[in-house]
Amino acid sequence: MTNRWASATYCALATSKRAILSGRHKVVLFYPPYDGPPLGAPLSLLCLASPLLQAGYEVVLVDNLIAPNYEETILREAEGALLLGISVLTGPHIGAAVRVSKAVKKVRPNLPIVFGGWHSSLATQQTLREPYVDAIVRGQGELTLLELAQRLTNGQDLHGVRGLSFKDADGHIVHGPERPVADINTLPAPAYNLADPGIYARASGIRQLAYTSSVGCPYQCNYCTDQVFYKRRFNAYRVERVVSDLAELVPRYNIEHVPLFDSNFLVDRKRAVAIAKGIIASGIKFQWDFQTSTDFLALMSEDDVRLLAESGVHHIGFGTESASPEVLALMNKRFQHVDQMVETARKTNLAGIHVVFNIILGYPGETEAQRQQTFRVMSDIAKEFSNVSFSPNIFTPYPGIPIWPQLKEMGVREPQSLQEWETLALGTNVLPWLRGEELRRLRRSLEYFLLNNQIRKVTKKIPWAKRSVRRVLGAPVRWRIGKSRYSFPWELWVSRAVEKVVTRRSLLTGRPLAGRTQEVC
Ligand code: B12
Ligand code: SF4
Repeated sequence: MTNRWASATYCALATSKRAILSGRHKVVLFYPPYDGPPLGAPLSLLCLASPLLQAGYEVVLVDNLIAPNYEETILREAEGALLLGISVLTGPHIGAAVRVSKAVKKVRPNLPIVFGGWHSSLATQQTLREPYVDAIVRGQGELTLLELAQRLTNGQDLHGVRGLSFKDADGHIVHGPERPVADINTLPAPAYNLADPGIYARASGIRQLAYTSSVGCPYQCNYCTDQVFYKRRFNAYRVERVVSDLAELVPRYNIEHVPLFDSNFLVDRKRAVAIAKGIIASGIKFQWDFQTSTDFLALMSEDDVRLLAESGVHHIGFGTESASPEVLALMNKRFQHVDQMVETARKTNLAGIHVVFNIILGYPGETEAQRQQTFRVMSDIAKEFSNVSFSPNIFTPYPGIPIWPQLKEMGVREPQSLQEWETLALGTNVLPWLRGEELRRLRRSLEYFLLNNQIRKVTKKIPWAKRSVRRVLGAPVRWRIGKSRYSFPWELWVSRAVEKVVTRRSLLTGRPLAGRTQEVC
């Protein structure tokens, strides 16, 4: 089998002096299309671009959101580039990443193609087996990509680059040593100047700027890979840095909304409150939101939660996942309890913050009774606190999650190629314990659960509809949830005929998910 990376490496080695003389310093970075809400310019690429720009490289960002003809653009920009870097999450990203890589390899076989991001970091060996992938940057990418670019520019050997996996001259896969997670305070600020928020606003309808104030979460949930990437260390910018960044960036780009991409923002509650106070003191007005766990928010005082709201927090996403203590234990989420979910709903409701509770259905070991318990408890919470919405998902096993060994024992087949992971995240059912009638019942009970909450929300806003709609639709729906009876679902037919009332929401922003994403759970 021919090895293109090997030849590309040799090519880069052999021509490095010429490359420098002819100014071959361009790095092309591509963010493929995904299913989900637009969240401004891809922060991963802005972070990667910064050290490269500081070192004198030219960086070209190609983001599908604002460049629908991305393949054409990449083929054009590949001319004279040093490397093409592609960011890959499990799911739809993969399809476009593969298509573009193959097209580029056809016309520029010597251009190194480097994958990075969560999917390729967690399934490195399998991804690198593909002939069109030459190297993978594992984990945090800023320093590794810079070192790779510099070595290519200087025609140096790639052995020993920390965090890099690549194919050597003989086509063997080589994994460089691990690169310790860098303190994010030591990394340069993302290159926001590379992405015009105005252009993104035209594509998404809102002037947004994604920001990460911390990485890493101390917990070890069995279905989550944060621990693999960030080693359970909460690694955060100092308060002053967050406040001064936002106070500078928001007015500069006229930003309306800042989604924080932190894994678990409230790990350090004192810091979070100080950030909120700093934003208020700065006088800068914008909306911001974040994800966290209920155990942290439940511990905050009502006044501190109000401070968050006053500083612009209008939405918070929570990985509540289940209301069954047994299922939470299976997930290694013993740190979270139902009373904290209730307390979180209460305090955020008082403060006027909208919250989305994520729910995982069909987790290995979950019984139908435990699932119904989750629906009942969550419905009760939503009944009392109207600021609560839900984002339910059928459990999807992503690469590298700690529970994989047990899943294999339970008969789950791990995808055997990069392409096979493309459809997995779309909820394609792969769970042997959730097939046929069981899966149909789950989907139906989920629809009823969402419908019940939707009826409550809609009728709250329209007083005249309150009594009649609740009596005709609401009472039978609640009865079904209480009794777990889902045959002859006439209420669903009625609701579908009237309008799309069954709404799932984005955990990140709280906004309803797009139609296609709605179908997937
Ligand atoms: C924002 C986000 C999204 C956004 C991303 C879009 C956008 N405009 O940014 C959207 C909504 C698309 C999304 C979707 C999904 N997401 Co998401 N998401 C995140 C989140 C919260 C932040 C990611 C981020 O931007 N971080 C900040 C940047 C700076 O970090 P980064 O992206 O990791 O990039 C660094 C490295 O990964 C690396 N790197 C990244 N790309 C590249 C490329 C190259 C060439 C190189 C060299 C390096 C490199 O270097 C970067 C700088 O250090 C993370 C959780 C987290 N805390 O990171 C989850 C996370 C990445 N998502 C996750 C999941 C499960 C999903 C979904 C599968 C969920 C679903 N059920 O649909 C989908 C998959 C995509 C789809 N359905 O199309 C998982 C990981 C999944 C996986 N195996 O890929 C995470 C880790 C959450 C978790 N803890 O489980 N997500
Ligand atoms: S609390 Fe959230 S980020 Fe932390 S390990 Fe659990 S799922 Fe992952």
